[in-house]
Amino acid sequence: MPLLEIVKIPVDDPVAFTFFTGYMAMLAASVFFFFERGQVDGKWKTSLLVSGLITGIAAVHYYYMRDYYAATNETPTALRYIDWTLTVPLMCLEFYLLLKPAGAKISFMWKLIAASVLMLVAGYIGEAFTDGSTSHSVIWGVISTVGYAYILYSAWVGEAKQLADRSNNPAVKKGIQALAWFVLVGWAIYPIGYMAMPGGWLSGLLQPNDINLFYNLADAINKIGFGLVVYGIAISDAKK
Ligand SMILES: *C/C=C(C)/C=C/C=C(C)/C=C/C1=C(C)CCCC1(C)C
Repeated sequence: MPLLEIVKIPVDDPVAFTFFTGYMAMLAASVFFFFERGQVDGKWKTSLLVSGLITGIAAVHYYYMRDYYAATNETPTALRYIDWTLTVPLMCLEFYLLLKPAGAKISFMWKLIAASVLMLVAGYIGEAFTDGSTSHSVIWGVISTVGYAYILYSAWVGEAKQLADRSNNPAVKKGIQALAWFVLVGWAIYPIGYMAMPGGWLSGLLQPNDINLFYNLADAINKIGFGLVVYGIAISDAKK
C-alpha cells in the first residue's frame, strides 16, 4: 500500500470542494477559539474551550470525510453521524454553561442532550438503513424531528428561553437569542439535505449527493457560528 494516497478533486464537483473548505474552515476556527480563550475573562474560558472542541472534532471528521468522499464518491454517513453525536451534545453543553449563572440545573442540559440523541439516532437509522422507500425516510425523519422540535421549543419558549429572561446579563440574553436563531434557521438546513436521500421528499428535485452539500454548508454555519456567538458574548461582557 502506498504511504500517501493522492485524492483527486474533480473540477466540477462542488461537494468535494465543500469537504475541503469545510475542513480548512473548521481547523482555522479551532485555532482562533483556542487562542482567543487566553484573552477572555475567566468565567468564559470553558465556553470558548468547548467552542474550539466542537470545530476541532468536526475538523478531524472532515479530514476523513473529505478523503472518503474523494476516494469513493459516496456519502460518509457513519463518519457524519459520529461527528454529530459528539458535537451536538457539546452544543447543548454550551447552552448550559451560558445559562448556569442564571440558575440552569444539570437536568436542563441532560434534557437537551436526550433530545439531540433522539434526533441523531433516528436520523442515522433513516439514512444508514434506508431501503430507498419514502416510508422509511419519512418515518425516521419525523421521529428525528420530535427531538429537534424539543430543542427548538426550549430555545424559543421553554426552559432555555425562560432562564435567559431571568439572566441579569444582557450579553447572555442577546447571545441565547442568537443561538435560538441558529437552531431555527441554521439547523433547519439539515432536514432539507436529509430529504435529498433516495426516497426522500425532495429526491425528485435533488441529487443523492446534494445531501453532502447541505450538510457541509449547515455544519460550517452552525459550528463556527455558534462558537462566534459565544465568543461575542465573552467579548462584549468584558468591555463593561
Ligand atoms: C454540528 C452539527 C449539527 C448542529 C447537526 C445538527 C443536525 C440536525 C439538526 C439534524 C436534524 C435532522 C432532522 C430534524 C430530521 C431528519 C434527520 C436529521 C438528523 C438530518
